[in-house]
Amino acid sequence: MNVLEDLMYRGLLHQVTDLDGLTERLDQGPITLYNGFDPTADSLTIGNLVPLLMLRRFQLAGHHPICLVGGGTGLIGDPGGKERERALNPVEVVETFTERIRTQVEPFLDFETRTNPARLVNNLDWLSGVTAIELMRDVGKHFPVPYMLAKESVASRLKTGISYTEFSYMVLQAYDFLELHRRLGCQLQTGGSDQWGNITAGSDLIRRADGAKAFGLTCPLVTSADGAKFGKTEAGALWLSAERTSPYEFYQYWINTDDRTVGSYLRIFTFLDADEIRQLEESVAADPGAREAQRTLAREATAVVHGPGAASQAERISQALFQGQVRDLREEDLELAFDGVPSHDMEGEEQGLVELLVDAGVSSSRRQARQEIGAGAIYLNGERCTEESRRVGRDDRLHGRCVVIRRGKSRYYLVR
Ligand code: 545
Repeated sequence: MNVLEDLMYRGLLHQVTDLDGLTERLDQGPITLYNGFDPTADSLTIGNLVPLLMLRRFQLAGHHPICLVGGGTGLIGDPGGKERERALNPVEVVETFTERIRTQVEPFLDFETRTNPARLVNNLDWLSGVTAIELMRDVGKHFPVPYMLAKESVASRLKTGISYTEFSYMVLQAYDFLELHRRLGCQLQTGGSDQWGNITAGSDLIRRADGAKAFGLTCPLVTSADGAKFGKTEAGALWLSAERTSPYEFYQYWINTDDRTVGSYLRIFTFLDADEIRQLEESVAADPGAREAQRTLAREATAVVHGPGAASQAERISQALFQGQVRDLREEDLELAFDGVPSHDMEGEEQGLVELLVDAGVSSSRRQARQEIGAGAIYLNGERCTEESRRVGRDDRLHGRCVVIRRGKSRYYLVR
């Protein structure tokens, strides 16, 4: 399978400027391609992971990827997908975000390989040197206003309002493509489907200004089968940074994937091949309860973003919590497993269970605590506790640190 066939198989091709032309070009040998990321936050989310992995897929197929961080365009703001004008971020904030995004994307690509090393560029390096006269005289002449008005990102904002700043954004992104074409022979730009207008503005500019051919390719925005917004949890977006979304939370997100979507996510977010994915899809049909496909997806996706070590730690924790075997958790897994779980500092060295359940906020009253103990709904370190008179003390702490209380199936509380 060549890279385009692979992308097609994975459902990653949304639009291509000239599919036959690109296929022919790729048959001739490695191409240089780029994908841009604007520093609008200090971390990427899983939505941005799709095009980032796309760069890696091209690199693995022998092509030359360029990852562009928009230190310049991040100062302007892409109107695409936004219903109204964005507030401009202060210059220092954009600088900080640029550095963060830069270090975040680096591990996804190989900068060492001799044959086709990746490159990381910042468009501020050339955009900051262009004068207003040059931009309006040399670049602007290639942009008919009706052409700009017809772009979805602009057309959709004509009623709600758009400033000249955001209106001109496409000119900068198009200029980037021209610049990378001239400097590094870049012939292909990729992005999510929301980037189609900006990408074609670039390939059109390359044709008009230099009479040269360049291609554009977009991938679809990922959706989920159960109607939930893809990549969103109760806590908000799913970030790639471990500080914002822990590897365990990240893993948990994928483990909960619907049976109907798990096959497509395996294609989009892992590097498993068609045979492996087909086997996993068969396992969903044959034995859905085993959730083998979901577990593989969670492990692979977590490993891609956080590394194999973090992925197996997340897997271990998830396994222990699922089976209620919290005693099996290693000391280093404890904190992570119960990150965000309500925690309570015990008064004194020892306490009666009923009292402790109330103090720790597990039960709302002593009466309710007794009732729950009687019903067998209370677990101490994974073991059901039906003894009202039970006392909880030092010896109950796992690794000498904390007692894990569970109420019902999955409500956890921590007592330190
Ligand atoms: C800038 C200059 C270029 C080429 C591209 C750009 C960026 C582009 C854009 N892209 C989006 C983005 O989101 C913020 C990242 C979080 C910090 O705005 N104009 O930068 C997203 N992109 C990835 C995908 C996207 C897109 O980074 O293309 O479609 C999301 O999946 O929205 O010369």
